[in-house]
Amino acid sequence: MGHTTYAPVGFQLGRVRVQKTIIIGQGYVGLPVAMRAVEAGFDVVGFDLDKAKIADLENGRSYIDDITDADVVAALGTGRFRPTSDAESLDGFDIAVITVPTPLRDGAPDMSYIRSAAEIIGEHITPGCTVVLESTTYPGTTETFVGPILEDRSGLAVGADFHLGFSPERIDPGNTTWTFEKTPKIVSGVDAASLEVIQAFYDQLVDRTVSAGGTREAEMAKLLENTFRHVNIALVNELAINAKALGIDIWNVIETASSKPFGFMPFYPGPGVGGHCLPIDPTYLSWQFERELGTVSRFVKIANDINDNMPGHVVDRVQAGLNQRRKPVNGSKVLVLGVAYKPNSNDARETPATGVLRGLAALGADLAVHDAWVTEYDAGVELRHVALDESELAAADAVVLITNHRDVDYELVVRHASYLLDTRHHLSPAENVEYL
Ligand code: SAJ
Repeated sequence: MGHTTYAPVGFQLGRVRVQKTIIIGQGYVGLPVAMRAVEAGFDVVGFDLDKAKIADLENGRSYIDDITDADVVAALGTGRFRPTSDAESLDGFDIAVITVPTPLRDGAPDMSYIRSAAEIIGEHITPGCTVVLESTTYPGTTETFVGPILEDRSGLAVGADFHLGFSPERIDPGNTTWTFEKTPKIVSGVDAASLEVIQAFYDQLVDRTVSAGGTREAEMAKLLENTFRHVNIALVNELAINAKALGIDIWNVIETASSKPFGFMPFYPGPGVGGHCLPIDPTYLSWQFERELGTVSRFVKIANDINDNMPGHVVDRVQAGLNQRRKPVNGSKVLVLGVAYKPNSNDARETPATGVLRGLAALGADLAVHDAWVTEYDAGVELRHVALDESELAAADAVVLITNHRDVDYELVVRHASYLLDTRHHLSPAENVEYL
C-alpha cells in the first residue's frame, strides 16, 4: 500500500521528546485515541492481543461505530499508524496509553487486562518515557497496582525514572456532538512532571484538558460521573414503576420537571442499563469502599438492585399485556426490537435485552429479535433473528421495543403490531402502544 508519509510532529518538553505513542487496546476507547493521535502527527502503534482486530485494521477495516474504514485507511496512509499484536513493536515508546477493559468477575474488579497491559509495557519502559492509564477503575489503581508492576518489570522507578498518570476515557458511542476531540479530558500525574507531560500530550489531541489534583481524584471523578448516571437512572426507573401503578404519566412528569433551568437533569426510564460502564463501574467504587473501609456504597447497591431488576419488570409487563388479551406467554410469539445496549450502537455488552429475552424464554415465549445494528448477539436462549417486515409484525402476539435505533420504520411497526410495549417512550401514542 503506497504511503504518503507526513513529517511526524510530536513535541519536546525539556529533555523529554514525545513522538512514538503506543495505545494498548484497540477497542471502543483505544481506537479513537489512536486515530486522533495519528491525525495529530504522532507515530502510533495500535496494540491489541486480538489478532482479528489487528487484521481488520491492517486491511483498512473498522469495527467501531464512530470510526469509518476511511479513517483507518487514512491513518495507515500516513505511514504513522501500525496495528500490531507483536510486543516487540512497543520498543522505544515515548508514551503508552492503556485502554483495556475493566470488567467484573464474580462481583469484584477483574484487573487481569490492566495487569497484562502493564506487564507488556513494563518490558519496554526506558528512562523518560510516560505511561497513562485510561481504563475506568477504583481509586488507587494507577499508583498501587499499575506503578509497582511497571517498576518490577523495568527495574526503574515511577516518577524518578518514568512518568505515570491517569486520564479517564469519556468516549460516548454514537455521540456525534461530544466526540473524543470535543470532550474535555481529565488528566493527572503521580507528580508534577508526569502531569506536565500527560497534559501536553492530550493538549495535542483534544480541545480542552482539565487537570485533577492527583491520580486518585481523577480515578474517582470518572466513577462519580458514571455512578451519577447509574443512580439517577435507577431513580427514574423506580419512579416509573410506581407512577404507572398510580396512573401517573412518568414521561410527562420528567418532561415537566425538565422545565427547571437549574438543579435538575433529566434521565429516562428504560428496560435496564447496559454497556461496559454503568452495570460495572459503580461497583468498582463500592468494592473499594468495602475493601478499604469495611463499608458499602448504599447508593450503588440500591441502583444496581433497581436497574438490574428492570428487565424482569419488562417481562412482567409483557405477561400482563398478553394476559389482558387472554394469551399466556407460553407459546406466544414475542418480537423484540433492538438488542444493542443503547440506540445507534452496535454494542450489545451487558444489554438489558438479554434479561428480557431470558425471562420470556423461561415463560415459554416463542422469541424473535430484530436489530440491524448488532451483527453478533447471543442471548443464551433459542430465538430467531428476523427482518422487520409486515408478516413478522402481524404474526407477533407482542412486540417489545427495547432499543430505539434510528433508521427503523416505526410507522410499519405501529401499523402491524397488535400489542406493542414501548420501553423507551419513542413511539407516538396509539391504541396498540403501551409505555413502560
Ligand atoms: N440509559 C437509560 N436512561 C437514561 C440514560 C441511559 O436507561 O436516561 C441507559 C442506556 O440505554 C444504556 C445505559 O443506560 O443502556 C448506559 O448508557 P449511557 O449513555 O448512560 O452511558 P454509556 O454506558 O454509553 O457510557 C459511555 C461509555 N463509553 C463507551 O462505552 C466507550 C463510557 O465509557 C463513558 O464513560 C460514557 O459514555 C460517558 O462518559 O458518557
